[in-house]
Amino acid sequence: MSVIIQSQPQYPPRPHSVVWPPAPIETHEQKLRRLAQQREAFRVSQAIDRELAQERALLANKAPQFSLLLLGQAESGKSTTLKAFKSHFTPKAFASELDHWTAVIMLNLLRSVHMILDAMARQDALAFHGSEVEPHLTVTTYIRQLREILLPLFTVEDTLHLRICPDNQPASPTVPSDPTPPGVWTTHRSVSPEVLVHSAQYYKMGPDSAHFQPLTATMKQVIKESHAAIRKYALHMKALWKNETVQAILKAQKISMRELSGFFLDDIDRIAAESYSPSEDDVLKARLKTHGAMEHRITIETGVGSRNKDWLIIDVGGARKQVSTWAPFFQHVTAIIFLFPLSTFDQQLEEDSKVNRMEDNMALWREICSNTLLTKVQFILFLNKTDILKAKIKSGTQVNYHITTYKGPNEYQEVVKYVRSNCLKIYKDCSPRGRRNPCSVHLTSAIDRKSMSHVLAQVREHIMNNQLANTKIL
Ligand SMILES: Nc1nc2c(ncn2[C@@H]2O[C@H](COP(=O)(O)OP(=O)(O)OP(=O)(O)O)[C@@H](O)[C@H]2O)c(=O)[nH]1
Ligand SMILES: [Mg+2]
Repeated sequence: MSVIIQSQPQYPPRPHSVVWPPAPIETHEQKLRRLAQQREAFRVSQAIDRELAQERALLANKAPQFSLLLLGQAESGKSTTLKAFKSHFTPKAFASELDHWTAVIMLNLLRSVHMILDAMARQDALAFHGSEVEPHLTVTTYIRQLREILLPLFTVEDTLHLRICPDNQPASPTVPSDPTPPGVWTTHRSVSPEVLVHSAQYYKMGPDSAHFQPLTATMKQVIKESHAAIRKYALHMKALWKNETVQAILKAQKISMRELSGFFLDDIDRIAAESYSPSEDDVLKARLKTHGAMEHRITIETGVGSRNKDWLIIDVGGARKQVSTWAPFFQHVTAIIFLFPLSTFDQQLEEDSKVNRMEDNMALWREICSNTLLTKVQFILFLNKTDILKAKIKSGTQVNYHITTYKGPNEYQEVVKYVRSNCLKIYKDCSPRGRRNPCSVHLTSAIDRKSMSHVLAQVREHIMNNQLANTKIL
């Protein structure tokens, strides 16, 4: 079983100094009162100290032997690695968590439909504003009809969005800069923002949480109604996705839906089926952005003796402005897994469109490598999203067009070699003095359970052996 604990334990405020200076002129009664107050404050302070010591001892007894911090850019695959970890080491707990992801998967699907409709609206606006649009890239009447039919799904999307993360507002209406011209349709608002999950918020719904709450009746009802809507519109969603003109327009706008997070458009039939409940693979693919830090206590279920079963895994949000929330964990972790997504070479940061995402990854890696708080921590590097890198290279995307320092051939193995050697060079050059642990590197596709099982078993062995070796040296 795994349990989530609060990031920062909250203790009652402590009295400050227990010694008050005497008032300048003090009567005998005042002096007695002051001394009595001092004794009482001292007693309270000691009681709190004892309580804290007991709590610390209790936590130390229960403290997991190993703690693992997952780091990396937004969408690098940290939460997916956590899920893969659970799927491999705590399969029973993970299996009972699957149904809680139904709403997220449905929301991911509806968001993709919304994105396609937005792309069609942009294309239509191009034509209206006088740009020359080739006939095979012109939005057809059939696509417009599909859009009219699918409109009610926006409401379903909003409802799911607000239910999964009540702090998130639904996408605000887009106010067109000029009145929408007759005959040109818009989706009336921009595509919905990503769904955020705040620390211990969504997971409170999961059975692995200390605050486990089964799905509420309201949530069950929302899921039921959303599923009914998805069933009702499944054929139309499929028709939109499979439409040749839609595909051509998406390609012209350089939108590759299959490479986006939370892609379920190829699974509409399966998701719309009456008996649908998410598979483990669906859950690994589901996208829910993390905000803040979440600590997961995991008790490994199978395949090992009674020792070394308790692990603490910390998953953090990877958006740039969240990087400052990582530091409090640095001093207490056994190892970090840094997720480096190989697929980002042709992407820009969401927060700053001038910055290439792969270069930002390198900068982040450099920062982490040179952090002196992490001198004794074991470093594990996952070069992740290998499947997307392969697909991009296969489709002809030129790596050296985006990463100008790369001079090798446009081949998967060569690109991996380049990134790997750069990362290891940074590790070597930037490590603080006194770092002895080498950095181990794994090529991963975090959504591929089979290959991840193999990698995670190796990682676990590696961490335990290293920890043992470090203890002996000490
Ligand atoms: N194809 C593919 N998709 C992946 C891989 N790793 C993760 N994903 C998907 O990428 C999306 C983002 O992954 P997350 O694990 O949510 O990323 P994160 O690092 O936790 O992101 P933040 O919470 O925003 O910091 C999810 O939809 C995953 O299913 C991979 O190796 N290959
Ligand atoms: Mg995450």
